[in-house]
Amino acid sequence: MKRISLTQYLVEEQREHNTIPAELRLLIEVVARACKTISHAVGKGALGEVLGSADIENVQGEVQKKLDILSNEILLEANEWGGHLAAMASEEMETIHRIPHRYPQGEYMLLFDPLDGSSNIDVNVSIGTIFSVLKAPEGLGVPTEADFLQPGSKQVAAGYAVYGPQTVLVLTTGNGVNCFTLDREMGSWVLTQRNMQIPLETKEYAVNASNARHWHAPVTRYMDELQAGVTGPRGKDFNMRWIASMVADVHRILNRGGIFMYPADMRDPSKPGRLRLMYEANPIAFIVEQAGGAATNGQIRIMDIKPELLHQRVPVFLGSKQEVDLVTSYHKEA
Ligand code: AFP
Repeated sequence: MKRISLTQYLVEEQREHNTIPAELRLLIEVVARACKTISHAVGKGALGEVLGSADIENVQGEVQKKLDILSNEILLEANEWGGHLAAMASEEMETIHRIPHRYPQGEYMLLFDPLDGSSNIDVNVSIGTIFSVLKAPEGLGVPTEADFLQPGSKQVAAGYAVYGPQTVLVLTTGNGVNCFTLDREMGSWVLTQRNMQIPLETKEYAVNASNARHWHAPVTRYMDELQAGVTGPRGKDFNMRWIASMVADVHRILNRGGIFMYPADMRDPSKPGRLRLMYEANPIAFIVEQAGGAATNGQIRIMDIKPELLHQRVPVFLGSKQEVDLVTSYHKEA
């Protein structure tokens, strides 16, 4: 099999489709290199003294793990000096990170969830990194939080890495979705899946069912129908999978279909859902749509939401189009 590296893929993509200018290519390669470093740290586990809590709370009020902090630092340090970025924002940092004056400022802005699935770190279950790339506004001086508040439809690239039995990097620049596998011996990313497509139909769903008693009526209606199985209105049995790392659940859905849901519920109206729009929902929605799936907040496309806050949360329904359309229609009817 002829091996195509990430670099070769990016260069050829630029040549053929003109979608990846040199600065964006550098940005993607630097992020991919940082993911390699994070993968290495994850792989060391207890031997690298990276497991356990750091006993510090992040801006979301969640206790940070050592690996959350380390992954955040790896991504910041890797991306500061290349001249391709104007600023960065991370789920783990209260406000944006400007590029230090000693480095040139570039035309892109990078957002990331450095370590998705933190509760799985210490138990050796797949975790990941999610990233999203936006263009800085024209004539940008000193970047502010407001410059980041662009809808997901403005993303020029998005991707995620999964640190699992294999380390993979899934990437879109708006021309389909491709998957690269890390060759650990060679230290290189190799193209292993071209043009990933989410099957239209599915028999699998992913949701944290322990929240069922708090769900709103449209979600309960949809879930009751799925769980009624072959004798219910859907006429088929569905299976459930929940990894509690969005990247790992999404990676399964990209490969064999399914729907992933993290709905808002009736508990705390100030927290509409658990997932963050800018670091999780937008980049994953971009990838899912590019793979032929759909992603909504129950009402509208995730990527059409106009962000109001950097750390804003949103309800999320994404994956196989038929299922996402159905649960979205239940919300609209209600
Ligand atoms: P972190 O961003 O804190 O790592 O949380 C992961 C996550 O946002 C997402 O990856 C999972 O799908 C979800 O949380 C798991 O949440 P539960 O605790 O409800 O299983």
